[in-house]
Parts: sequence; structure tokens; C-alpha cells
Amino acid sequence: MSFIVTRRRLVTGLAASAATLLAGCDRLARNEDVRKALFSAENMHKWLQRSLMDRDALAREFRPDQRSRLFRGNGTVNPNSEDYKTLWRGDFADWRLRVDGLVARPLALSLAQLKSMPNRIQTTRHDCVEGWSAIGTWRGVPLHLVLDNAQISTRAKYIVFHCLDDMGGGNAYYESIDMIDALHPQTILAFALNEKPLPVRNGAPLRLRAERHLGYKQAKYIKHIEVVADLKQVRGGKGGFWEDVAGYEWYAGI
Ligand SMILES: Nc1nc2c(c(=O)[nH]1)N[C@H]1C(S)=C(S)[C@@H](COP(=O)(O)O)O[C@H]1N2
Ligand SMILES: [Mo]
Repeated sequence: MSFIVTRRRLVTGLAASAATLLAGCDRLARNEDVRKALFSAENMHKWLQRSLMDRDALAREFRPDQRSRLFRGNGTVNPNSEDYKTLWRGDFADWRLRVDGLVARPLALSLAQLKSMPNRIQTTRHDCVEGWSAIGTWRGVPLHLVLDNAQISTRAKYIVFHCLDDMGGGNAYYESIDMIDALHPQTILAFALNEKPLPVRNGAPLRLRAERHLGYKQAKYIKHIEVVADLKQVRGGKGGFWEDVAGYEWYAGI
């Protein structure tokens, strides 16, 4: 006998168990605040997304001829820090990707070293919350290969990307993802867009592509990857620049 669990049956099943659970929590549920928190649209959405979404599923890939003619830039498109300008003038030969935190072997990788590692090419659609999308072809090193090289600890829970651009007042852009996304096959450190070196506009010399996520997770101008067990100790504590300053959702899955 074989069992095929359809998505619908899973949803129905989960909803039924939630109902049983909630009936048991009747006294608790009579508390107005608890009820509001449980049934807020945001929490329901989060709960459904977290429990049902197949986190290993691949994002759709497109054919190269489906690419957008121009992959526009957004957010920082020309970092104005002296550090960045100096690196750019030297064609990023002096740039290093630092990898540290919960690792046995901290790394400082040059662009040449990254380019000599096995890489992946993927044509995907980028979706920005500001209401635009673009399809581009990215080439880069799968993040899991870099993490393997650094020998990350079993305590590692999140990967934080620190960037070279200053968003004002010395606050660099940063973002983070969890280990499921870090090990996802389409999560790459991209050094090329549409088979050309990554333009400054789109994050030269290295940017993240985590294809199951919205645009703001795709950190550009990466200089440092930090492996951590907790996001609370990093910067504003919410896991990303926009999460800290504007309340964007940390989990921006699509
Ligand atoms: N370092 C850095 N990364 C960033 C941003 C930024 O301002 N700085 N903007 C984010 C946002 S909101 C989007 S939509 C994408 C834009 O990528 P693009 O410039 O290649 O279109 O980069 C993301 N990564
Ligand atoms: Mo965005």
C-alpha cells in the first residue's frame, strides 16, 4: 500500500490538528490578546508558509533569451565609500571575502580564488518589494562550498552578509539567511551577470543570489560573511538593514 500525501490533504490535516489543539487551549483562547495574536493574518500566513512550504524546492529558471534587456539597479548603485572606490580602482584585486564566526577555518578569499571554484549558472527572476522584477543570468560559487571550506560549526544557524556600502551614518547594508537557504543549491555568491563581470550597479565584485527570496535579501558588495548561532547580537538584531530600520520581514520567501 502506498500513501500519497497531497498538499490539500496535508492542509486539511494540519487545520484539523490545529483545531483540536485550540479546543484544548480553550481557556487560553478566551484571553482576547492570545486570540488576536494567534489569528492575526500575519501569524497565520507565517505559520502556513513555514509549515507547508517546501524549503528545498527550486526557484523557476528561465532561458537566456527570456532575460530582461536591462537588469536595473536598486538601493545602492554606486557605493561612495573611499574603501570601495579604492578597491574598484584596483579592479578588486585587493578585495577579499572574509569568512569567520562559527568556523574552524576562517577564510580570506580573493576574487580569483572564488572564480576558480566550481560554479553554477542560473537564469532567474528577481522580485523587488517596490514593484518591479527582472530576469538575469547569474554565475557564482554555491555558498555551501565556501561554508564547507570554512568548516562551519554544528552550532551555526544563520549566515550574515556584511556589505561595503554605507547606508548613512556609517551603517553598512547587511542581510542574513538561515542554514536551509544557505545550503540551497540555487544560493550562490555571484560574480557575473549575463556572462559579464558583475557591474558596480548590481553589486561588484560579489553579491548574494538566494533565489527563493525577495530582492532586499540579495546582498550586494559583500565583504564579509559571518556565521552565527543567533541574530540578536548582530547590528540591530533583526537580521538585516531594512528589517532593523523599516520593519521588513526577515523571512522574505517567494
Ligand atoms: N549592499 C546592498 N545590497 C542590496 C541593496 C543595497 O542597497 N545595498 N538593495 C537591495 C534591494 S532592495 C534590491 S531590490 C536588490 C537590487 O539589486 P540590483 O541593484 O542588482 O537590481 O539589491 C538588494 N541588495
Ligand atoms: Mo528591493
